[in-house]
Amino acid sequence: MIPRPIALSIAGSDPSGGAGLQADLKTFAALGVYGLSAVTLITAQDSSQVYATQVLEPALVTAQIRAAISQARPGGVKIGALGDAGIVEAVAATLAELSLDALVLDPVILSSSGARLLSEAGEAMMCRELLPAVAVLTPNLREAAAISGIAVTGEAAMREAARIIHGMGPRVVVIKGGHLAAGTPALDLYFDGRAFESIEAPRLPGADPHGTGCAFSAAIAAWLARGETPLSAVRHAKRFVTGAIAHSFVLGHGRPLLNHLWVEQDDR
Ligand code: PXL
Repeated sequence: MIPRPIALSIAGSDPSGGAGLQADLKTFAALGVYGLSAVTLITAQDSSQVYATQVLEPALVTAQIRAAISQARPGGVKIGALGDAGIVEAVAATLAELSLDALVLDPVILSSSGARLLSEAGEAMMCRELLPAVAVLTPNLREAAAISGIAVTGEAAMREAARIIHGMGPRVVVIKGGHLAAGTPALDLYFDGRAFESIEAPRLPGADPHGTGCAFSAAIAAWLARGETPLSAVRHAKRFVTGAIAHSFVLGHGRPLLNHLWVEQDDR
């Protein structure tokens, strides 16, 4: 018997553990989900700055995905930073060939400190090859603008961008409004092609930890693996990230880090 749900993260490595694959695995574990993983690229970074990045060979990413799922199939897959067009193409082809679904794509383009984690050719490849297979896509405002081709600065534009992006294939689009004007609540907009849902949380003062997007998409994949519907998974994930921000802490120096382990007893 397999004792717990299983999720897979396909993402970049962040040695400081605030974002990327390491944050995804902590999120899975905190939510009682066994984590499989495949590395796409390696960063050298701390919570303030990216010092270096190196993408892996697409064939090595494919081999990791095959190996990861050779023993058990995940009920949720989180996809994060993909580096370049070759990796996007390899990941899309491998996921299709293995018929993996419940794909949650965080369409990471830049790291929080501004380093490029997906090339321009990779962006185009992601829109063409990966978006049509995605169950839940979680762009921030800047990524929503890059994907939709319109400026996304307020709630009305978030709705319009969600419609455009939904037309590109993903079954659900969640635009993260965390970077909307200060003083407004942290509003995420959920769109499944029929109805919009506003998912609100209070904006927490001061804290701006890095890796919130990674934790959010990983938590959605974890809750999908636990059998929740997409809307319920997104609501649970929002609560998880809000708590992780509320419990964030500074590790020596730099920006605050999320506390992935704060989880309430019932969610473990
Ligand atoms: O949060 C986006 C992100 C994704 N993946 C890696 C990152 C970051 C942000 O810093 O480092 C590896």
